[in-house]
Amino acid sequence: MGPNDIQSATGFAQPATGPTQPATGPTQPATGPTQPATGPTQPALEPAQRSIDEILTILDGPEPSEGLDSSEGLTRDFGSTIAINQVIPEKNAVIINEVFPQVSQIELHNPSTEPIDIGGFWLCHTTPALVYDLIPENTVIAPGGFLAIHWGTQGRSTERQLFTTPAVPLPLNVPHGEFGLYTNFGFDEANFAISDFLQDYVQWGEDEHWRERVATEANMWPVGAFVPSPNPEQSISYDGDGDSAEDWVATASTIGFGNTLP
Ligand SMILES: [Ca+2]
Ligand SMILES: [Ca+2]
Repeated sequence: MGPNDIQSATGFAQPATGPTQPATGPTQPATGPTQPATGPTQPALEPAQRSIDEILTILDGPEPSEGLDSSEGLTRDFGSTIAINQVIPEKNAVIINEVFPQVSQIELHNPSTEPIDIGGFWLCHTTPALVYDLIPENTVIAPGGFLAIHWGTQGRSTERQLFTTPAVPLPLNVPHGEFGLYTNFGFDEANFAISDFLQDYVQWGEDEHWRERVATEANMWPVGAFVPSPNPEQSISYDGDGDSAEDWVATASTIGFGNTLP
């Protein structure tokens, strides 16, 4: 596996994806007039290599041993590499209820009888670049309510509509893609690879999107399962029960409202 493969598989080294950017190297010599004359032995290449090694450690490191509980697994596999919050945030009842890939819209739903604040939660997909955004503080979904996410679209957010502008403003993938909802883990890009932080997940059109492994480790998605790709006029809607591809069906869009299932 070469560095280019790593980039395409994870997006971590994409120049625009965020906090890891300063370590990405090859473009470093061009960043300022104070740089000394550069050459092939430029020390700046060294941190870039370390960064990729770290990513490899995270992605391809040893699997958790059988019989370990999740927190032990985290400590063993990730503790020395990632400065994660030691407290794993509690999950709540909010789910991904519908995805309309063609127009890059996602619907979240609170099926519980209490209002739920998902401020600080994360939305994420891969293109394969890592694309994510933070749900703003005090984003509350009413009991039985819905929140329509307009992914990468500008607009005025309301109680039931959230316009997001990910740092990498790439829309949902068609005809195949994936989408994940993560708990409020603070921030570290590597946390998107940790199943304890995943709250809900769906993939469509094709299997083996990068986050599938995270979702199967979280027991939220069967290995290799995917919802058939909807036609461009349709969304995929969750039937309200279960964690398999068969729990989703292609429907007319009801983004922001209860799903209408055939
Ligand atoms: Ca079902
Ligand atoms: Ca709906």
